[in-house]
Amino acid sequence: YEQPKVIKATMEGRITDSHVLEQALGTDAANLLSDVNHVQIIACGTSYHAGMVARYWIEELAGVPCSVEVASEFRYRKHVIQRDTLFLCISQSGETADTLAALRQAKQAGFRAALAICNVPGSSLVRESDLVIMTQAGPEIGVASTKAFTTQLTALLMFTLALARHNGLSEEREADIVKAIHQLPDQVDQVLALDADIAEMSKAFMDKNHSLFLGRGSQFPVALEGALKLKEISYIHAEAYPAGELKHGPLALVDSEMPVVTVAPNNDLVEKLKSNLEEVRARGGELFVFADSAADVKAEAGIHVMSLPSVHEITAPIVYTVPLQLLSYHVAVLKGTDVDQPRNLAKSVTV
Ligand code: F1P
Repeated sequence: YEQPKVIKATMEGRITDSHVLEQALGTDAANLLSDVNHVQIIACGTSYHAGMVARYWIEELAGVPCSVEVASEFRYRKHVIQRDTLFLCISQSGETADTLAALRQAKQAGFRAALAICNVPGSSLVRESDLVIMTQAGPEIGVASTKAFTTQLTALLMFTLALARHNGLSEEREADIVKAIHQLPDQVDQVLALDADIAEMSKAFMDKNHSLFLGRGSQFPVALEGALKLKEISYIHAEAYPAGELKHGPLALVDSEMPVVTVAPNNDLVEKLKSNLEEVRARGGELFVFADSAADVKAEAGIHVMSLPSVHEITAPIVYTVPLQLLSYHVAVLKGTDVDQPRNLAKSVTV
């Protein structure tokens, strides 16, 4: 529920005009970006999903190739890092052992600069990076990241705009996206107002053991994050797939016992998504769709649709994350699990 406030705090002071990076990081940092030809993102858990969303933004808006990898794999394999790489670590705590180890190793190989997106001032990650964008999420009580994720996305989008400025993004396009970022607090408030409806929807998951989350494009990492939230706090097995992968395997799992959750903002992928929904429905799967009303996804037998506000395509991953967080929360409350302290998990994985 703090998300409208902390998203605003994260963007405030940094997106007051089009000179995003100069305000966020200082002019020296802006100069650094002109030589960046590759972005390597490293993170764990929810922060990794934020990085996966950022890849879509960085490649689309800045035209810069971007790789994303979990730190727990990156640190244990031989990798090639080019000198013109910006090494971007995302971590709520700034103390995740795998992420720090990956950064330290990459430093030995050499790169252009290390940028941290972090929520804790003075943390190891902040101290060891060249540039920092702080998220302003404040302390998270729960183990499962919620407001950390949406503020990370806000910071990552600000960074993307800065990089894109150096790579030919038009002033009109940048202004349009900055405007959309400013609309986020209100839009997230509108989604939070759906709480009672989402609580009602959550009842359908009470007696289920498995679930599937689908998304297309930059909504695929949102589906991954929704699935992670559900498994972390309600212990229901949840898997996420890009909707186009359904026919390459997961469709075999679909039956009436498998709820399928989908996020459907109105974009040029929505028609393809609708045909994926039809594939699920035809096999008896029950669908729970969070959709832009303009996307015209029709509620019918086996398809429950919840209408979300119309949002900008670029900022949609931030807005569409929130109903999935609420859904997991309500399922967990119904099941009586501890939403703040899930079994077997720690807030910060420092070893
Ligand atoms: C990474 C992370 C969190 C998750 C849990 C364990 O932490 O995987 O995303 O919610 O708390 O650690 P961080 O590097 O973002 O602090």
